[in-house]
Amino acid sequence: MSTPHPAGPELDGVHPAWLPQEAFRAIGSRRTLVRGDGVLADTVRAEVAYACALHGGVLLTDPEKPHDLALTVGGAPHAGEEGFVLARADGVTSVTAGGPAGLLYGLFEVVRRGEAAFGADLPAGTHRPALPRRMLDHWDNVDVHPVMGQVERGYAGGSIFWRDGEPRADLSRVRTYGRLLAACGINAVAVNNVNVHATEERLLTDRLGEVAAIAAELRPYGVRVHLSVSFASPVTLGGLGTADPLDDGVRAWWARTTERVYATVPDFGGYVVKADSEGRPGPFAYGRDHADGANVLADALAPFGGVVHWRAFVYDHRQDWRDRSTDRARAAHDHFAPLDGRFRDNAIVQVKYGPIDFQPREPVSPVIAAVPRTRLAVELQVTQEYTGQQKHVCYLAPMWREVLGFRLWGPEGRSVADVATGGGLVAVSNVGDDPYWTGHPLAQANLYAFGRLAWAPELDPAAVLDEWIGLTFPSAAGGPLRRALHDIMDGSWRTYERYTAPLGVGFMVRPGHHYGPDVDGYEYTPWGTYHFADRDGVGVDRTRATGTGFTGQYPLPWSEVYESLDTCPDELLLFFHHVPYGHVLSDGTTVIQHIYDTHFSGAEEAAAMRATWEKAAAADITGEPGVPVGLHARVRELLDEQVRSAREWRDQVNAYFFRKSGVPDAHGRPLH
Ligand code: GCW
Repeated sequence: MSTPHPAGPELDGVHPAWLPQEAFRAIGSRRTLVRGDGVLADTVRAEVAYACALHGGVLLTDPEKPHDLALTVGGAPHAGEEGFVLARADGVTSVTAGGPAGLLYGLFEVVRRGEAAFGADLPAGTHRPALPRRMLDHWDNVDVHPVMGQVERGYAGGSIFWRDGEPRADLSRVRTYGRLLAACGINAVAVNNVNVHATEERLLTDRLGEVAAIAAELRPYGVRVHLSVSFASPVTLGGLGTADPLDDGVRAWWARTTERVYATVPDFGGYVVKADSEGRPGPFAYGRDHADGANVLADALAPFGGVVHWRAFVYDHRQDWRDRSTDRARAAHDHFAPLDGRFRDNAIVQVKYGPIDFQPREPVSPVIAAVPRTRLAVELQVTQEYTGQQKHVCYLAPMWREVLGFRLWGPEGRSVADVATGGGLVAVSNVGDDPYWTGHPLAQANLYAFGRLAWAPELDPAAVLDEWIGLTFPSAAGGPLRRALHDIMDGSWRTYERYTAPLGVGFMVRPGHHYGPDVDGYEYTPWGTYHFADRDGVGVDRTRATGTGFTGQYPLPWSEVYESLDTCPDELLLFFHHVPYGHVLSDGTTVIQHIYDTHFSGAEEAAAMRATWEKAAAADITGEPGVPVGLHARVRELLDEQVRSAREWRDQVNAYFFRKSGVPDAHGRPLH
């Protein structure tokens, strides 16, 4: 059989990520029956045919023929459109899908399990996604932005959609991308940056064909396309004198424009909007609020079943550092909590997981608990803006797991993941035109894990990593490479946290690009003030008693837990409190000694990661299969940079606090 692959997985010079040919051996070497109609079932047939062409098996359409695997649409309505029942009986493994998308996800579940999917002890069960929309936001520009480059906060090269200001002529890589996304459960992509510049605005109108072309590549893998739009479009594109959301002409413009979008892309997902945020236009200019703004777009989308993702990332980025009453952490709740109940059903308020901005450690945003009558999506950042910029290994799933599992109203209450079932889970993408997709090859694991946690938020991050290792490095099966990757990656987020800003205080990064240490980098800028360190102590007083009152935005028990120094978790101490350097943490260490200790150990752990990677490669020499030479070299080079950068962080943070406090290290290590 020589069926050409629909996604062209052997793209020249592009790493197959978690779908190498070997991942299809278990299916491709068997007899597989596929039953179902439509584009997604066709994709499944093409996938199976391709796997069989590689590994010698057979694709069947006649149920009377003996088979080892049956993939069938229909017969499991309780599984839902995207769900499926996986079972094994009489030597046959079966996927019975609730709808065509379920067939696709069922196929990839079997791929993920490999040989185990054909073992007698395969656990039977119904699989369906916990969250309805599992979405990646690309911050891609069409043009190369003079400051931000082509992909804002992108660390993996240029856009896979556009090049030199034009759509890429060959979009086969987009098809392959859709395939990778389907294989980890992602079903929506917003193609362009939420900071919508002049060229990108036109994707909504005269450049809409480019969006349609991307949608055509992603559709066979069940991924719907969304578009970031500018709130000012009625003025900038429509030539109207206003973008006031309550103006009839503006409403009509959005309705007309949206109708054309659906005429061109019938399964278009909807709009994403960043408004009144960091200089973007929004409803405030017209004396309207964010519900007014979101609803005009929601109304335009409603007849077609589309949604607007309206971001809650609204704060004053022109603060005066002398003004101690303004607290950036409060902003989203101040703006959005009063609007609860005013948003249309198809308006989804999209909230960053923390109250500030994707720091390695933040409390969960109180907005998530504050808008019970609003559909809410939680936004994560897979791109590693503040977590090492894909130069550092930082496996983020353990952080996301904590966020998603956080119980907003105490142990008996609903979790963040429960609340997000209304809207979904969104993450800023970490993908670019780099041969490894994500710059750092190991950063692929973050993309994979995002999809898996959006599908099943209760998954164990180490188990997800294990899946990723098994798929991506088939030669690692149980061997030293698998162990090495766990050693390097399982704890890498906490390692990163140790050598960067301490105890939840955040930032301390170089302004602008946000890479590397700069303790006072933001302290006197208009973007917010983050640590208030002086000779006596450090941290931001966000209590109700003496600070900005931010703790009062949480429901019980958290409003009390965070308010009190006795109960505030250590890892968030400096986010909520300003304390003297001698303040004693729960393990008996003082804050200043904790800063020194964690920075020394964090930098040591980074060095240990590099040594572990070297050893894993040495396995090659002893005859164990390792990793491809190019990949090994890329990771080694980046680990060198991580080790260098971690030392720089250690020395700058330690020297800074030693100079402020005058307190020496209890163990006499050099503080510079
Ligand atoms: O984290 C900040 C980034 C900006 C980004 C903004 C946002 C797209 O530094 O580059 O803008 O968040 O989320 O809108």
